[in-house]
Amino acid sequence: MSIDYSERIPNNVSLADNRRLQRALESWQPNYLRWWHELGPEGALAHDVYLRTAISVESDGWANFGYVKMPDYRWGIFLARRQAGRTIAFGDYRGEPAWQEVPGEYRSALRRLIVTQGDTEPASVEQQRHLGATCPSLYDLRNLYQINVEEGRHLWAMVYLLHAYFGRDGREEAEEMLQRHSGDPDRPRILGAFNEKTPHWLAYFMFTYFTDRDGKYQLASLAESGFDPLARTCQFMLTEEAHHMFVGETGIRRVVERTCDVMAALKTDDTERIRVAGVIDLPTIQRFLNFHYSVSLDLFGQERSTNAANYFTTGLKGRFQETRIDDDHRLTEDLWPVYVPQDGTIVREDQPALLALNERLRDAFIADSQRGIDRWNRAIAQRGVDYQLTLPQRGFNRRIGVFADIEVSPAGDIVSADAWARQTHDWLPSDADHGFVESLMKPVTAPGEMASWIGPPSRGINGQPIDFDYVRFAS
Ligand code: BYC
Ligand code: FE
Ligand code: FE
Repeated sequence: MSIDYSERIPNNVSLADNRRLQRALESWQPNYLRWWHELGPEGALAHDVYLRTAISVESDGWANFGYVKMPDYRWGIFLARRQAGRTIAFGDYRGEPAWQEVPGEYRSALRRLIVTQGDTEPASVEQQRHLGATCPSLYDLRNLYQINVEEGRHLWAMVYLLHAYFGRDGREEAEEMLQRHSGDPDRPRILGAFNEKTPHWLAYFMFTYFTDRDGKYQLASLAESGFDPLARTCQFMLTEEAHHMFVGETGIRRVVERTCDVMAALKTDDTERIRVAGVIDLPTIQRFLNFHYSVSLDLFGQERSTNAANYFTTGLKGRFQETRIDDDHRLTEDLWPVYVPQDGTIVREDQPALLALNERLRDAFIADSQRGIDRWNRAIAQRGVDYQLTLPQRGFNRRIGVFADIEVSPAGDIVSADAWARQTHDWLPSDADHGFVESLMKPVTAPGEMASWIGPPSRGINGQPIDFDYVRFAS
């Protein structure tokens, strides 16, 4: 399973044995690189960045660190090791051997899942392309670029599947991955959150905390797929995803710590004084949290979804950690509690578990999201500040599903359109909040120094010191 780096496209799938596929991917490669030059990290083509590159997919040492110019990063195709005798773990085909080829009748559903997954990866790179200009430290800049090259590789992962298993339609879909663009009015990205802006580093940390975490749950569900090449691809992608969420969690924690240190030093919780001191007040952090959490909740789809039921029944997309769940893995008789609006309040009601699979995955995401919030709150309490960050109720600010047409407060009360309009600035970032946060975004590029609004990380990358030269700028 070692990765062949002598090839133009590094891979562990014996690409050289399939000339047609190799040629097709090699002809997509220049289009990808053109896209990276045009819509990848702005002004960063010639920087030397201390990046990790996968050298093997085994758990004991898949990463290799060294300086790389991003356009020279070795994007390639890496699948987790094939498990001999793997069987499908759920749905109608439970117990049958996992598919090594696309089952004909599920071809379009499977292609759609792969395209939706793939589309998010370059979208996030496009969303983050301007952030380098305002990095709070070299350490953060390096992490941004690390995530960007890995999201680029995740696109490669899905494009490989499209080329290898979906013939001409797959090649066309691969082209379109580079033609849709985040926020493009004519050809937007597929899912809502990936057309939002990531205009500054607070939004970026929230995005990597919440939206990359949707990635974790979706990839984990696809890693259960009966279509073995998809499962193996997603298994390896998940190992990279952990770092993205780490950047989000520690990023927000450092922002919160810095704010609380300043509040303690000034002995104040007055927003204006806190802002004048060059840090982000906690209520503003809460509003950004509210926004990124709610748009990320939408990414799980409708509460009741026949798509999700079909994906499960036909063995295409499983549940989070499917094989560890103790039930019949078919769900034909089971129920699952779902939150729905009813007579002016939000109630929990049992629904067929098969139809509620999106909601079930959202439940797991919510519980996981809460764990980081608890850690941020401990950091606040340790500094003697009386404030708690909270996740809004799941109906808040939703555009997909049963809450899409009503307004719900963060506390979970259904409110009128008027009440929503009056209070929306308390609940979601206003233009003024964005303006304030953007006013703090001044680049800090001396090794070891941090911007005014964020604390230092507790350690460097790969055992290096915090003041390591993580990015060397082209002179
Ligand atoms: N925006 O039955 P439903 C990541 C559509 S993130 C717009 O609930 P389903 C990453 C839906 O397409 C992980 N449209 O749908 C993170 C459907 O359309 P049609 C990305 C939406 O299929 C950070 C209709 O509404 N991976 O990797 O059960 C950085 C009915 O809905 C949205 C995946 O998403 C939305 N938010 O659920 C980089 C995995 N939600 O049929 C990367 C693959 C729903 O009416 N995707 N719709 O035309 C899926 O599994 C499913 O497509 C979804 C939607 C869970 C997204
Ligand atoms: Fe990704
Ligand atoms: Fe990610």
